[in-house]
Amino acid sequence: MSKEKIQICPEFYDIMPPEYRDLVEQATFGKEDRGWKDIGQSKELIEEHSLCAGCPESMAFRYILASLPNPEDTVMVGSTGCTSLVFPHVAVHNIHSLFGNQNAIASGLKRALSVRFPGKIKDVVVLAGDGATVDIGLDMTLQAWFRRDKFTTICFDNELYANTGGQESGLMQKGFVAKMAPVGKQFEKVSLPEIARESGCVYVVHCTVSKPNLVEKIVKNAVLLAREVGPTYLQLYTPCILEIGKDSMEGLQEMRDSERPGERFRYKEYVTEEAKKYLAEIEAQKKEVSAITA
Ligand SMILES: Cc1ncc(C[n+]2csc(CCOP(=O)(O)OP(=O)(O)O)c2C)c(N)n1
Ligand code: SF4
Ligand SMILES: [Mg+2]
Repeated sequence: MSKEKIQICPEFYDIMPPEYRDLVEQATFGKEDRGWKDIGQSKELIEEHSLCAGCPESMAFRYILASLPNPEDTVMVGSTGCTSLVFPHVAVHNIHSLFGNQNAIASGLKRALSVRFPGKIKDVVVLAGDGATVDIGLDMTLQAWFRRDKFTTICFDNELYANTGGQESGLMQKGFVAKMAPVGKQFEKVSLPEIARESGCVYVVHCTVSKPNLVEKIVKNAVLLAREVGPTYLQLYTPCILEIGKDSMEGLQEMRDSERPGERFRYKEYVTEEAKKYLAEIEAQKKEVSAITA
């Protein structure tokens, strides 16, 4: 079913770049239980990206795309920032919104999809930076949660405005001096996960992207819960290695260091009782299916 939706027009097949043909032919559309382990064997829906080499955002983007439960019926909403450089290469329907407006666009989109395709599952996933989610877009982010709009918001938290050269963001850590914020951050990092919980999100996770299996699990949970239960929020630390002067392996180490107990990106999770119940039901169904097929 899925590959019927994304095809190359036969007349243009010969002139399409080999990478694109490979993407269409090898992508994991429709594959049961797709996940980050498919990366490397089949295209995970990114042809290529134009982020800095080794940027953790690029890894995280791949893990997320590989983990979407229903990529052919998912619409992603992006915002201006480094992530917006990747969206043109992504084989999932996506909308580029004006900086900060992403959650308002996603709210309208979710409603429009339910009217246009009644009874059909259509997932909406917002993916934006911390500047877009917390600073300029905070009103739109919160209002979508207050309305209990059923979609997932993912924030790539690199603790600054990377795409414009390193300005201060509300999620920047206290005392940090960035290239375009020479005075240093004067106050603590804003606690958006707690605000998300208080604002109606049924599932909130705050972590780094150092462990692909964890990213896969939380993305699947967040999308499935947003479908049935309510808004979900993931805040993922994707350090800007250009700003902090590190290479990709050092960037990975930076994530490992900052997720240790007591550090600012230690794993945090908030799940409502209703959401826990739904996740338990999904788990039970999976066990039932594997018992039948074993
Ligand atoms: C309405 C509007 N205001 C400001 C900008 C300039 N601008 C572009 S990207 C950006 C910062 C993005 O920061 P963030 O959301 O944290 O994403 P990152 O680049 O760090 O991944 C800003 C302020 C813009 N493009 N549009
Ligand atoms: S500027 Fe920073 S966040 Fe943006 S692509 Fe480069 S390393 Fe990644
Ligand atoms: Mg940022």
